[in-house]
This record gives sequence, structure tokens and C-alpha cells, in this order.
Amino acid sequence: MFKKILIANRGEIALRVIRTCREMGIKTVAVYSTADKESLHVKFADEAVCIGKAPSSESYLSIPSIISAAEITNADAIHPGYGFLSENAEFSSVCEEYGIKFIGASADMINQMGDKASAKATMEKAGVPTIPGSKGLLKSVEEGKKIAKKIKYPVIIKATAGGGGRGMRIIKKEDEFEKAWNDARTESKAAFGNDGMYLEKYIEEPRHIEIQIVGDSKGKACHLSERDCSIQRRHQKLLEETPSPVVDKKLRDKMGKAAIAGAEAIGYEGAGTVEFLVDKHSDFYFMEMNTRIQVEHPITEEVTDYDLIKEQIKVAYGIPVSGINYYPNLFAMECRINAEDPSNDFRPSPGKITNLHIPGGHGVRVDSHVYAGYTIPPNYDSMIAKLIVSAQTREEVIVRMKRALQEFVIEGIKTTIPFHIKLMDDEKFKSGKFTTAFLESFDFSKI
Ligand code: MV4
Repeated sequence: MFKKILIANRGEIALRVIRTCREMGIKTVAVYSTADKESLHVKFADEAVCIGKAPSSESYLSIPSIISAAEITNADAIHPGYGFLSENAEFSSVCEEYGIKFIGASADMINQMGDKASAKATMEKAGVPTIPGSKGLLKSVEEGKKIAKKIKYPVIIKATAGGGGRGMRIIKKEDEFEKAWNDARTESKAAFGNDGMYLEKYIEEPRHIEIQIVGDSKGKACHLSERDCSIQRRHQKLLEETPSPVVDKKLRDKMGKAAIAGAEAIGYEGAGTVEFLVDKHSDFYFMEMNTRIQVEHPITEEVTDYDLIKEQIKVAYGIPVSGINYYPNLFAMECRINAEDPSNDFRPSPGKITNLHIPGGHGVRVDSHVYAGYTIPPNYDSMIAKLIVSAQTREEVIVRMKRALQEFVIEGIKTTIPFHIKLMDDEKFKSGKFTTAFLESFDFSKI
């Protein structure tokens, strides 16, 4: 097994990886910016190396600094976590060049799935259902209008280099086409340096449901069921749950099979997520594939009793997957606790945590790097904790989640806890009958 893993990340995910390494008897190296000197991942790792200044570009995104830290500490693998360099093809290939195992996707895989139009074509070839639209990139406005007329409005145009909602435009009728096309291309060029666009039929009020998969170096993949991520605000997930209220055993089998077919078609190695849109007829369509461990992975761990970080490390080392698909035995939800003010447009609220009480009890897991007296730096993502709750039924999860949220004390800063408490009381949320549009009509004013 690997002897020493460097974690090229910070915050809760750095701690999460350190915990599994400890249990596996693997030594850990933390890297940190000057803003994170007092962070828990620095204290809990076996070794720690300062890699630069507070801005990510000078620390957590600096490939030479991270490779140097791995070299001087003699780490044999790097875990990138999520965000930062986790889906950076150059970083993956530089690690390989230096003989350091990158615990993530190969550069080729990252590139293949990073280009959304070609990822879609690859999945379609593997038999995964995709949304009707253009074959690859659109060549002109005229071609776009022709296809839209055939598949009927509304349609959506998406940046092939985009993802997570950037560079998209919904088009309701033909006379909106040209402006949407020009705007989306300008935006994509500026954001990604690439203005390639593809077109799809617009699926109204879908659910966002993703399948967790793990593939090994022998080309075999298995799935660990779905996560429902429909509770989002401006493409930021706020709560995830599993199993999905709209996925039954039959649909789970079908989506799981499709995700495995997609992963095996590309020889996917490591943990990955295949994202689908599910429409009101329970038809599902491939949307994107994420080639990293995701923020919301713990809910899958809680319902399948399977350590996904351990599995990532094992397959990276060359140990094959079991070949078994894992089905949920429990229900679980994750609330993202962010240092943001939910009654003021989710404005970031960094600063010092003056008092802290972390909830506990049966079925409650908190993944967090914060402690009383910790100062949240303004430089990074505002997520400060993940509250993960599991129970026998969805109803019990909601009751337990509300109890745990009420027990959670974070003083000195504003957090999303009051929003989540209100969500647990929402009848529509409780019914399980909501779509990705749910939070658009949510009343955030009296939180
Ligand atoms: C769509 C769609 C409807 N129809 N594609 C948003 C993020 C990016 N990954 C793709 N997204 C969407 N693509 C078609 N053909 C609706 C969305 C979408 C969405 C998807 C998942 C979760 C939240 C969303 C919020 C708005 C739009």
C-alpha cells in the first residue's frame, strides 16, 4: 500500500482524507497557505508544508509548489480532494511524470469528460440515454435554429467547456435565438477561452440525480446508487439526499447500469459521478460526468457503509473493485453549512467563530475543520461544515436533521443553519415532490 499521501487541499475534505489514511496506516502530508496556518488539517496531518500565500493561485493551485512539497516529504501519492486541482489534467499528468500517483482521474479522462459535447457523444455511443439535440458542436445560428425547430422549443445552448451552469442560455422561441447565441458565446469565450456550443431540448423542472461509481484499473466498474441534488440555488447545492424520493429499485437499476456502461466504455479508474436529469416521466438523461470525489459523498457512505476515500486509495494502488453494486440500507441527507447570510442573498460571512457546539447523537455525522476560536479566512469557499444525518426512513431523517440543526451552535458569524431549519419544516420539501426549480420560489426573507 502507499506509505505516504500528500493532500493537495484544505478544509473539511483534507481532514476527511487524513482520517481514512490514519485508519489505513498511511502517513499524511498537509499543504497549507499562509492563511491556513491555524487550520485543523495542518494540525492533524503527520507533516505539513507551507506552499504559499493566501490566494489559491499562489498556493492550492500552484502545481510547482505542491509537487515540490511531495518531493521533499517523499510522498508516493497525492489526493486532490474536490475543487482546486482535482480536475486539472495538467496536474494529473505532472504527477504521473514525477512518479507520484494521482488519486483521481488520468489527464486523458479529465480531458475527455471536461469537454461536455464530446463527453455526451461518448456516453451516447456507450448506450447511455442523452437529451435530443445537436450532434456535437453547433456550426452556426442557422443550424441551431433548424435543429430547434425540429425538436421544438424550449431549447438550451450550453458551452462545451462549461459545466455547473456557466455559459448556458435557455431559448423559448426562435426570435430569441441569435441574441442568446451571441451572449452565451461571448460569456464562454471570456470564462473558458472556448466558445464551442451545443444544443439540447430544454427539460423543464427536472430533478438532478447522480450515480456514484467506482472503476478499477482492470476496466471494471460498480455503482453505489444515487444522490438527489435537486435542492440548489444558482447552481450551488445546499442539501443532498439518498435514496431519491423519485427513484425506485427499477429506476436505480437502470440508472446504475447506464452509469456503469458509461464508465466501463471509457475505462474509468477511480471514484466518479455520472450526473443525470430525470424528467416528470422518470426518463433520465446523461448530463455530465465528474471525475473527482464530491462534496456530498458522505451520504452514500452512510447508507451503504462503504468508505469512498478508502476505495479511491485502493483502486489507485491497483486493487480491483468487488464488482458488487451497493444499494441503500438507510436514508441520509447532508446540509451544507456555509459561512453565509441566507437572509441577505447568501452573502459570505467570514470571521472568527467565537463559540461552537457540534451536534451529536445517533445517526449524526459532522465533517468539518472548524473549532471554537477559528477564524474563517475570506479567501476560499464558504462551506465550513457538512451535517450528515441518517435514519431508517426519510421522515425520521428530517426530524433528526432538524434536531441536529437546532443543537448546532456557531457564534460570531452568519451561517446557513437557519435556512436549513426552515427547509426541514417546508411541506413541499417534506413531501419529496420538488424539482431543481424549488428554491427559486422559496421565501428567504424571514429566515
Ligand atoms: C439542462 C436543464 C434542462 N434541460 N439541460 C444546469 C447545470 C448544468 N450541469 C446543466 N444544467 C441544466 N441543464 C437541459 N437539456 C436544466 C439544467 C439546470 C439544472 C440542472 C441541475 C440542477 C439544477 C439546475 C438548475 C437550473 C438548470
